[in-house]
Amino acid sequence: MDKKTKLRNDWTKEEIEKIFNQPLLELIYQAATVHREWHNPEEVQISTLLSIKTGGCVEDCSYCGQAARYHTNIKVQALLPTETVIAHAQKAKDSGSSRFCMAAAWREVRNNRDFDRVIDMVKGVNELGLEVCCTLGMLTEEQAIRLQEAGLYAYNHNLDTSEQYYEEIISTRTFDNRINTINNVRKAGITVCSGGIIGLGETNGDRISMLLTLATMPKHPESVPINALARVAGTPLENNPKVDTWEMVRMIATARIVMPSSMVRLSAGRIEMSETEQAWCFMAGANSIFTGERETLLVTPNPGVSEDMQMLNTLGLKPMRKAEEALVNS
Ligand code: SAM
Ligand code: DTB
Ligand code: SF4
Repeated sequence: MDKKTKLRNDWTKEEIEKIFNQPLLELIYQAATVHREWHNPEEVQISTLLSIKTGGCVEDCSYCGQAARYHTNIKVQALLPTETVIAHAQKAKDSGSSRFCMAAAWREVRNNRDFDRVIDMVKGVNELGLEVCCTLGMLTEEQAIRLQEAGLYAYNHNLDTSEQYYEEIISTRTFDNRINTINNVRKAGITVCSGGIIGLGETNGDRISMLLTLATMPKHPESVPINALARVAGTPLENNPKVDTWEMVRMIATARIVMPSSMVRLSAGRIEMSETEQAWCFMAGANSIFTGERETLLVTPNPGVSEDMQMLNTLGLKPMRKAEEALVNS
């Protein structure tokens, strides 16, 4: 099949604005068309997320239930034993996941014994034949190379929001720190998973600006997670209004159009959506979800894997085997 859309890294803010601001159904139609040029629309990537170290984080990300400075009800949990993590990964594989993502509530990776243990976890999960992903905070290039050599397939490091709005949300690091880690991941030959959150109080201009940063990277992130804010009691953003699903749809559709080859992940927020609402997100080009038997993302609830498999079945969708096999004719 001839690809009609080309990958572009020279998007302008005006072009993305024009796409984003189209009448919603026109936008969805365009995104669904692009989706079919680049991906098998019947397939959805199933990723399982596991928090391997929970809470007690020194950062001040105002959305996050794991920041030590906010008084949330989250139970702090030290780094899990490697065997426990591998057992979770095996279960994830058995229930249809092709990707396993290990998350730690760290500001950055330190060269210590905990990092050595994460390296062992990466090796073990890789040996199960799963695509291994980690999200551990900031990384140096040397640390990224160690992870790559252990078999890491992807590293998640979200922009979270626009460069302009970033300091309203996080003061303990900068937007440039984020970009620097993403560059280190790229240099090490690991695929990049980077997206953001809506519902932080940002404007549409901030949403467009965040997509512009992602879509003008020299290489688009292979995965782009779009999260709706999960409102955690005790965090500064706990009383933000719930994100309207049509706003998620608009964001997903625009991401799909400007980064056609990427996996667009409908990430946090599904617990508050009906099957019908999620179906619109898939129609708009989302082709990846987090699910699992634990029914949690990191510290907030998420639909369970059997419920999700039923939903996929109803919608005529099926789990994708591996992301790299997903692109049509690439
Ligand atoms: N500590 C590392 C870091 O911040 O990069 C890794 C884990 S952190 C929890 C990963 C990402 O999850 C964040 O960058 C953010 O985009 C997302 N996230 C965290 N809390 C969230 C929330 N309450 N709602 C939506 N997304 C959230
Ligand atoms: C991403 O973009 N979303 C995931 C994953 N990457 C690490 C995290 C969502 C967290 C939702 C709130 C919570 O459970 O802490
Ligand atoms: Fe820490 Fe990551 Fe949460 Fe920020 S998002 S407080 S860095 S765990």
